[in-house]
Amino acid sequence: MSQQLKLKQEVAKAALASIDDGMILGVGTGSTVNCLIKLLPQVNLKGAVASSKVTQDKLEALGIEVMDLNYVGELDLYIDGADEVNPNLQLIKGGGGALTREKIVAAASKQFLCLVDESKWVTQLGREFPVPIEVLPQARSYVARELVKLGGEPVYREGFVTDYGNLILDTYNLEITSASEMEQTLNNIVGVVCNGIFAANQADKLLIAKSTGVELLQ
Ligand code: ABF
Repeated sequence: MSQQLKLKQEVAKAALASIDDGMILGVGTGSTVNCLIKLLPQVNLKGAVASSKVTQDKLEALGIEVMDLNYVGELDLYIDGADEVNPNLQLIKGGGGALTREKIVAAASKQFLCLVDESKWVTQLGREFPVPIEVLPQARSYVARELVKLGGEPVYREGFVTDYGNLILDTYNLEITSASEMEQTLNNIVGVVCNGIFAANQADKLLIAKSTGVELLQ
């Protein structure tokens, strides 16, 4: 087993303590959350709201009822991974392409618990990992030009369509000195559906797995 997978399993196990019996749990997308999903039969959930079709399929395969967010009201807890996290617990998400559904479920939850391994910790977002930006298909080229004006280097995620039928531009080289400001700037580009900077919907709590153990930050 790789060291990174071991860390993902350790942080997933630590997250179980945050889940109460009878909860309707918001469940994210990605390899770390997949480690958590495998453990969910150990808790007595009332149901779950999935952040992607992939997660929905995994939950249903375990016999966990997947509910429509429109009919469950505010969730107590959303658990998800991230591609990068900074000391303010602001995130880059969307490497798996589910950023819009993830941001919706995070926004509809009282608390967002993020699970990462130590490789995701950065001092400034966006220097290594590109910002995934979901765009309407007919606006792809226009949005790409606007991103270049911001200093970005957009790369079309070939062959990928989101759960909403949109496209993704993975955008490198954005100078994210203020995650909140950049998130809003990107949101204001006509044709952008959502972007992978989670500043308005940053994590409330972070479990980070290190070689020395799992730490809780908040
Ligand atoms: C998900 O977590 C996505 O937003 C992101 O791409 C993914 C990365 O985490 P992992 O390393 O667990 O796959 O929520």
